[in-house]
Amino acid sequence: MDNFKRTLVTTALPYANGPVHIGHLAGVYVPADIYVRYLRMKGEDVLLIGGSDEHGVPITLKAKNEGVTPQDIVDRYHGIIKKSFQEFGITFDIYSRTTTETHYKTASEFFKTLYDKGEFIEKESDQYYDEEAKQFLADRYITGTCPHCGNEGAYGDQCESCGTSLNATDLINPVSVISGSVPVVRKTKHWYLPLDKHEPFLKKWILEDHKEWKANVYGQCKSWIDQGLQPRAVSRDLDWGVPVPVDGADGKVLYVWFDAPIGYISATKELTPEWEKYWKDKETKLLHFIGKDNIVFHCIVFPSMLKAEGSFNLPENVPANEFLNLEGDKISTSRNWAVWLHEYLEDFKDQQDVLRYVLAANAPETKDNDFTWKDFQARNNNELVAILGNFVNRAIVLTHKYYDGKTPEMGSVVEDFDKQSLEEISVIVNKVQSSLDQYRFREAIKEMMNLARLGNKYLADTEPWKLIKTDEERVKTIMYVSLQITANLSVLMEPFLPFSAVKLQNMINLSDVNWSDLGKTDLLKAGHVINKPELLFAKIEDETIQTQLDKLQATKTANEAAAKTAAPAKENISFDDFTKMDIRIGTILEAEKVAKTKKLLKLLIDTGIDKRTVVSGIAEYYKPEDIIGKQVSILVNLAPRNIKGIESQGMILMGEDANGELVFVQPSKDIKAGSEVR
Ligand code: B3M
Ligand code: ZN
Repeated sequence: MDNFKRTLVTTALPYANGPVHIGHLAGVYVPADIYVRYLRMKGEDVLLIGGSDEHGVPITLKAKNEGVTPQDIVDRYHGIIKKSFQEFGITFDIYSRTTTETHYKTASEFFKTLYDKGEFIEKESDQYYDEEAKQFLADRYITGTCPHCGNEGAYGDQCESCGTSLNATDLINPVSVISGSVPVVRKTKHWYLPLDKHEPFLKKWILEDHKEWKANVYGQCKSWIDQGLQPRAVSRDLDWGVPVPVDGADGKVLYVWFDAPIGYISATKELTPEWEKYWKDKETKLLHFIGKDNIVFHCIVFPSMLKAEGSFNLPENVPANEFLNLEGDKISTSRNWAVWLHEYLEDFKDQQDVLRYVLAANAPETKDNDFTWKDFQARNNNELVAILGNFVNRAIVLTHKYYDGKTPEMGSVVEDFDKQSLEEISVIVNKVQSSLDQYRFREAIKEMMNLARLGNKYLADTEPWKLIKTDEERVKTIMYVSLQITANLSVLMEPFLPFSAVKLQNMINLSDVNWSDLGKTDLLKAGHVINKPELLFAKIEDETIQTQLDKLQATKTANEAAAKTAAPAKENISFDDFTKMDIRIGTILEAEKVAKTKKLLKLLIDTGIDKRTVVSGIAEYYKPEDIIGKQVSILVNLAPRNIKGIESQGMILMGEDANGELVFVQPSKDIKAGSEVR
């Protein structure tokens, strides 16, 4: 074991620009809560820190779209998120937010400390500026054409069509999202954290000293470090965030990923005047629970910040999870492809533990995993109901039937099987404990369930309902053993299924139990009164699951319909602009496929003015032999372009629907080649 005296557990701060869903719960909050509940039951000193991440460009964009302030947005979602976590029994010692005064002060001072120590480099860079809106444009505030794939809706930081990450200045035809105007390039100053300077330290600290980290975490860190680290800007030109606390930094705020992890510190400060003990005392173990997309910030950037500051602990472990998908598709807030926690709570009243169970049993610990409603139903019906619920219920019902609800004493007939079953309790408890100590929550919950399996099988094998007529002494033993398993189970399940654990403890009249009681085979003494049984878990019917599947199907249909609606209208142009285009009716004389391409046809067109070659991307929609002699519209004064080594002189006009299907724009009856279109 290690030498730590206390543990500080942080959980990723979700962005307050939408509610939280099952992916959040599975990846971060359920594992963290299980772990923290376990430590608390062991009597350890532990804090669970959480909060909402309320800065960043997506929040400002959402506010702009809705015509409200960023503060309105974060107020709305912080409330929803906090309530969801509370209702799922995530036992935060504090759930704060990054817009508190304490946070502004803490983040600001942290920056100032590094600044004064000379830990930043100042650099001027080219940045787009919107002259109409009079502000610098964050990458997400610029759209344009992707230089790699030609997608016209690429963002300044990334093209979502081909996945390439971009610099805003790479975009062709950039446009400001704010005013629609063409941005200009201006110089702007920012502060950078020189990660390259911390590289030797990170190499040793992670790659040599923390080989025990999860393979997915260690691997990502290694690949970042191997690629060579670059200085990272820690400020932005934006009016939403913590202002950069130095002279000459008007209109600049701390980059959201600089202030957000400091939010863990601010929240701890808000919680307790002893916060420094949790952050700086070497006997405190710091753990970050996060999802895989946050690994670099928690393993490389934040530790570099902490190291540069000098007085803080570094994380001892970062048990990051991979992603949870939903019915085979990536969970997506913008596509509404998610099971939202607040909606689950409406549809499955008082069934928080079912979701906690399914998400922990199926947690994306080592690879991405899929949540399906069928699996949810199966795990509830075949595991929680048929094994755990069934065992506990039988043990309690039989105790009432045979012994008037009082724990019997061990009978005078005791078989080896009875003894072995009692001994097995400790074995299972040790396995759960060892899995939890290694952040293996799937394994831990499976082992916990094995205790219920043990009990269930024990009753099925010993069949006390048959023996009661012939061997009363053995039945006493069987019921005594069953009740001890039940009592242990009620304690062991507490970190995982806290609501049901309390219910079960009430049923068997057990209170003030903790981790050190586990393994005891006399938790319920002879004569101990057992209350009436209640249902712990209820069967989930096919209709209930179908309702959820229908809901998802409706989302899918809506998304497809939305994708098929017309593209938004373009800006008005003058009549003069229009008349600049010389569009004619032409006739296709020849057509052939362009070699080694899928989409292109080479056409010879009679334009009425001349005969010319045009390359057109229509091969997927028209066969060359079918279009000879057809009349089409052609833009004849488009500057010639070289396409695949062929000079294309003009452009055939096509109608294109939202799915990209192309059709010719043709006259409704034949008309002379060279006729003008206007
Ligand atoms: N808000 C990203 C996320 O929600 C970010 C985490 C901050 S943790 C300090 O995935
Ligand atoms: Zn692209």
